[in-house]
Amino acid sequence: MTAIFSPYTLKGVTLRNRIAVPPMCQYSAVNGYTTDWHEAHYAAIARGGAGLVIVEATGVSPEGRITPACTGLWEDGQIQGMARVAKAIKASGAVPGIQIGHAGRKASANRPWEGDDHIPSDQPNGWDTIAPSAIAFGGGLSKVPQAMTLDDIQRVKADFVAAAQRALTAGFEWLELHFAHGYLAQNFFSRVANQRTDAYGGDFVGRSRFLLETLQAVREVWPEHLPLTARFGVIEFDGHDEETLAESIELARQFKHAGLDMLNVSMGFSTQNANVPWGPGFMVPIAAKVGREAELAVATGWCLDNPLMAEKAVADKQIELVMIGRAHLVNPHYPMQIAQALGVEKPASVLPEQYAYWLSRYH
Ligand code: FMN
Repeated sequence: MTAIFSPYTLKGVTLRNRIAVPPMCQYSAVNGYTTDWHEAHYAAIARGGAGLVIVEATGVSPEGRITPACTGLWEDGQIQGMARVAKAIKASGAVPGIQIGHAGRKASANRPWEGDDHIPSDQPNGWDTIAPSAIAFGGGLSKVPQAMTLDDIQRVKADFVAAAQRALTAGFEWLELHFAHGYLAQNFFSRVANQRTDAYGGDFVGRSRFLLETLQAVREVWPEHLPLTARFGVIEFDGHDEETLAESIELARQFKHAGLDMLNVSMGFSTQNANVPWGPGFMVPIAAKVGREAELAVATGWCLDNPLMAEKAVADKQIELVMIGRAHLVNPHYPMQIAQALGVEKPASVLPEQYAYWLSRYH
C-alpha cells in the first residue's frame, strides 16, 4: 500500500487518503452566498477521490471578503447554500472542510482576472478596509486600512466564532482558520504590517495575541471530536527568515497548546519584498521542521503535485497530508493519475463506482 493512499485519522475524523484539496477561491458568490458554480465545482472535485476537500476562504464578515464575489458565513441565510456544498463533498466520500477568514487590508479587491487591485471605497462594490495598523500593502492594493480599535478586534474574533458555528451547522467536519497569506491574522503576526503599541502588537507575545485568542475562542465552540486546523504563513522569504521561522514554530507550539489539531504550513505574503524560491515541493522541508519542532501534525502544498514527490513526503513522515490545488482544476480526477503513477492496482478504484467500473473493465 502506498503512503499517500493510506487513511488518516485526526480526532474523530478519518480521511480515506492523504490527498487534500486546499481552499481555492472561486470568486463566484453573490453577496457572500454560494451559487450553482460552487455546488458543481466542489462535487466534481470530491468525486475525484481526495480524502479532504477544503472549501475556499469564506469571509467571517462582509468587510472580511477578499473580493465582492467571495463566499461568506456572516449571516444565517448563507448556511443553506454551504450545506449543499458540504453535502455534495460528503456524498463522494471526501470529508468536507472549510476555511474561514478575514482579508484585512487586502480586502475590497477586484477578482484576480479583473485586475486583483483595490476597489475604491466610494465605488458601490468597494469598502473601507481594516488592519492591525494603518499601513497599505502596496502595489495594486494601495488602500490605506483603518487601524483596528480594541472593539474592532473583539468584534472580528466574535465574527470568527459565529462563522465557525455556521460552518458546523452547514455540515462541515474540518475547520481551517485562515491565518496566512497576508490577510488579517497573518498581518497581526507580521513585524512589518503590525506597528501597534498596545497589547496586540510589539513583541512576539503581542503580535501572537490576536491569533491565539481567535483560536481559543473558536475552539470553545468547535466540537472537540472535529479537527480544528489553521493555515499559517511560517515564513515570508523576505530576508528575515530564520527569525520569522523560529517565532512561527514557537507560535505553532502555543497553537497546539490552545487546541489546534493540525497546521497547514504556508507562506506569509505580508510584504511585497518577498523572494519566494518557487520549485517542486519547496515547502516540504519547512513544514517538516515546523511539525518536528512544534510536535504538531502538519500539511503543506504549493507545487507538490508530482506523485512520487508527494508520496515520498508522506512516506518519510515529513507531512501528514499533501495539499494539491491547481492540478485538481486541470483534472478533478487527479488522484487517479497519482494512483496510476504510483503503480496502484486498479487505480480507477479511487473514483466512484459509476466511473471506476468502466475504467477497469476493458483492457
Ligand atoms: N489559498 C488559501 O489559503 N485560501 C484560498 O481561498 C485560496 N484561493 C485560491 C484560489 C485559486 C484559484 C488558487 C489557484 C489558489 C488559491 N489559494 C488559496 C492557494 C491554494 O490553496 C494553493 O496553496 C496553491 O494553489 C498552491 O498549490 P498548488 O501548487 O497545488 O496549486
